[in-house]
Amino acid sequence: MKIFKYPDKNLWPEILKRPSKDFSELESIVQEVFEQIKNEGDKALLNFTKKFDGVNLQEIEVSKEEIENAERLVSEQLKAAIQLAKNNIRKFHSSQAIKEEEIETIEGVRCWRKAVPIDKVGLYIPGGTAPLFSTVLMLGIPAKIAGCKEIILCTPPNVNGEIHPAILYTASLIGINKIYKLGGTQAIGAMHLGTECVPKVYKIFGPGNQYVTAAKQVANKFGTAIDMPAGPSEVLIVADQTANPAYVAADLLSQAEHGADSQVLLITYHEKLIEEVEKELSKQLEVLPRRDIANEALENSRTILVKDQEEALEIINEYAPEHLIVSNEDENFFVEHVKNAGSVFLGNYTPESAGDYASGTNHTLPTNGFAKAYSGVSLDSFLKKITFQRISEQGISKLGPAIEVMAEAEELMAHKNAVSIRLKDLNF
Ligand code: HSO
Ligand code: ZN
Repeated sequence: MKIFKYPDKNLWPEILKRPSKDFSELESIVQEVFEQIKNEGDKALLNFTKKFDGVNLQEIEVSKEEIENAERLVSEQLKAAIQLAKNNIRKFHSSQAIKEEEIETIEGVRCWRKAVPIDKVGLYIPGGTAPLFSTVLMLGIPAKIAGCKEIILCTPPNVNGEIHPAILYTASLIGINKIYKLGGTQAIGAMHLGTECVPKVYKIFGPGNQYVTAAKQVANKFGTAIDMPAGPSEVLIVADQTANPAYVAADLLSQAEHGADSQVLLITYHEKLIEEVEKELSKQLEVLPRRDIANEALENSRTILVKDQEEALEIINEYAPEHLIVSNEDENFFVEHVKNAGSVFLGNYTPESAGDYASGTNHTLPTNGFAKAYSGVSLDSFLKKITFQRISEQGISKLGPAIEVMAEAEELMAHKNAVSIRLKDLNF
């Protein structure tokens, strides 16, 4: 990790830069894939899967037998862990269903809002080196609680045309049975456009590599909603003398092992901690199976020594980390003042891994500084809110004159008339 000691504020933007990528050159590749899917449907999907995943599929949809088989391949120990995570995630996300009050804005004018599930949603689960079945829980559970009617899932097959059993098991456990062996651009294209076998959805969720991200952006441009713009994973740890250097290093590495483009940051005002964490990092790295990935990520990563917690807070709010870990004596200072972060982990016994898997919060969070304006995935991400209003005769007689004046001022006389015609009937 690069170390910066008391850097001048005007250097912050440079120090806090993310290893950013430009997706614009991928856009034309994505457009071409989408075009072929539009023209040839499933045939194009099979061709792309052969080309990009190196497998000749007979069927795109996962069969019942494959799902049943998966159940046998997952250990009882893992099943119990998934069940515990599922319960916690369900509990936390169910609590987000809040019924809003009906409001009488003025006498006779009643307004209310109703949450309605998005009918058709598509979940993307990356395959590759880490089969993220935990993401199935994070997306599938809120989709189910919301009441989405059609929930489909796409995930890439391996070279034998199979899907990781833990992904199939988890999907089936939460009641998702429409699973397609599709990865990357063709998966997003299929859910965005619809084919003979894959239904078109209204909103696409889930993380992925640069092709998935570019494809989601193109799908979004042409009318399919997406959860959020995605980027590489990040964690920022703010720590003082009360932090345990071994825990800090472990948390930094847990995020660094996601990908070579992940970024981890340590902010402290306790200079001694820097050396202690560095030592722990090299010690723990040695035994990590993904040490090459983590090592590369550490090259993009920074340790910043600041004067005090106020300065640390300023950096946090400027960087807007996806995950913020607070190992600081005065925890409340950050709880009260943090403005920009996806998810916050407090105290020495709250590793980010808890939120990644099992505590109950969602791990699909805004990266790349988007925490300044976006929230992570929650129950709300699977709902739309429709507003309703009912106005009585008395209500329109009170509200009408103001509407007439405003409509006239905007020179929209038909708007004015829609009120006047009623007021006349009511003798106003
Ligand atoms: N930390 C990731 C989520 C994840 N971690 C899934 C392990 N599995 C989100 O940034
Ligand atoms: Zn993680």
